[in-house]
Amino acid sequence: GLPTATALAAAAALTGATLQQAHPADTVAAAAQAAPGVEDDGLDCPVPGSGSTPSRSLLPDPFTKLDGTRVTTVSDWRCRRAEIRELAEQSLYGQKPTKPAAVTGSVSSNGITVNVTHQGRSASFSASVSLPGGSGPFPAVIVYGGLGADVNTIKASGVAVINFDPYTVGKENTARNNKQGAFYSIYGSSSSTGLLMAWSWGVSRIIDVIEQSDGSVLKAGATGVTGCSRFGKGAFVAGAFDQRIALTMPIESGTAGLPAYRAIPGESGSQPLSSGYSEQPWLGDAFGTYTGNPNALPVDTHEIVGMVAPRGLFVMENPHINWLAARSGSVAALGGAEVYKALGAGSNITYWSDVADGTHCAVRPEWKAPLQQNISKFLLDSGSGSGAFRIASGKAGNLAQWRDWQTPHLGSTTSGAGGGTSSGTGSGTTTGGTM
Ligand code: MCU
Repeated sequence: GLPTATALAAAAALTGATLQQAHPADTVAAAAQAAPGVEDDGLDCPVPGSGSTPSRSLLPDPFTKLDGTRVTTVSDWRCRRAEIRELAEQSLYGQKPTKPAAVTGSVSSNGITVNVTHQGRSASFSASVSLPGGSGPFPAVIVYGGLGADVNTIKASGVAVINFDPYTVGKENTARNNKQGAFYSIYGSSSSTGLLMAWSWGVSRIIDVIEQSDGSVLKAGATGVTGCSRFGKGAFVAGAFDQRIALTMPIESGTAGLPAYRAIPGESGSQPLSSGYSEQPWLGDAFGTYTGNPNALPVDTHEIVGMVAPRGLFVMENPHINWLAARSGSVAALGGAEVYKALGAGSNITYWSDVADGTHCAVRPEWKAPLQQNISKFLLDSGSGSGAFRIASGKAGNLAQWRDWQTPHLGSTTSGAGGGTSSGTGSGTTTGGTM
């Protein structure tokens, strides 16, 4: 489990940090390019059966397709992303079904209801809404479980908060063969899909209802998602698997969240993969065969970061609690930032673990300004934050030690011109400079 409050306070001294500007040349990579406006725009892509991918101790190459050819254009990336989505479902999270046959519901100034019917089964859940001052319609941030998110700053920015209780969609403390909650009422209590993906399905259904509403309260196309700790794991998965989400903000997500599975076993004190698998059925049942052998995974979390690209991603991490695996988190963020760069959107990712207070899921002064910048850029369509990597020293992974692949330049997300290769030496040291 997590350290006591006293231990956290003792660990709170920070030894130093670095600020790396993410791609100043990419500041024009606009929020507008980012959201294709559908839950998954790669559904038409052919995804060959993966068979088994070779075991590798380094991060898999996000830019090599299952057929062995390399991604050279934006449209190649679109279908490579679909492969990654499929592999991630198979090995990490379990399947996310496509939109159910019927989704209905309502949006009011204080709540959202969701009713789902699919193949003779029905389920409902609801979420409360808290509007900011002023007149709508408003963008919204879906906050998982009311833990750790700076809701005052979100609302003061003119953005609504949707309080989502993930346990209504997927309960904890159940056996893997007896999963409960709205998702499992529809897809069966023995579904091999884990809670993180079930929760993300719930978020997608909330977005369906917002899209179907008359638009007088909440704006479609301006939705963010956040949560801390187990709900940070959830927010990360939600953002990766629904391309309608404009801004994804996982906080202190730990094992089964952002941290690279291949890096976790080498990070002292971090939550072991076996614990991340068994503590709750967060991950899909299929992950059980990988807990002792992450090198066999066909994907790693840098590619889940890549699934979010080029949409807004603001990763917040706590370097003071070893259990939270912040160094492995930085490895994933740095690796995934290569996908952002390839798409000309390096300025759309921010990673921030340089914080003073060691308390798990604290609301932190350091994150206030970057939170406001990310909200402005991706939910309010004003402002153009440049992104940043601000990594606590001592918790900085070195990407160069984790990859043997180079990053192609795929052109902007709309032009699709191929060619070129960056130097690809990696980053993540504490020496600063641009990345
Ligand atoms: C970081 O998220 C989890 C962690 O994986 C668990 O081991 C621990 O019990 O709970 C954390 C959490 O969700 O704290 C609120």
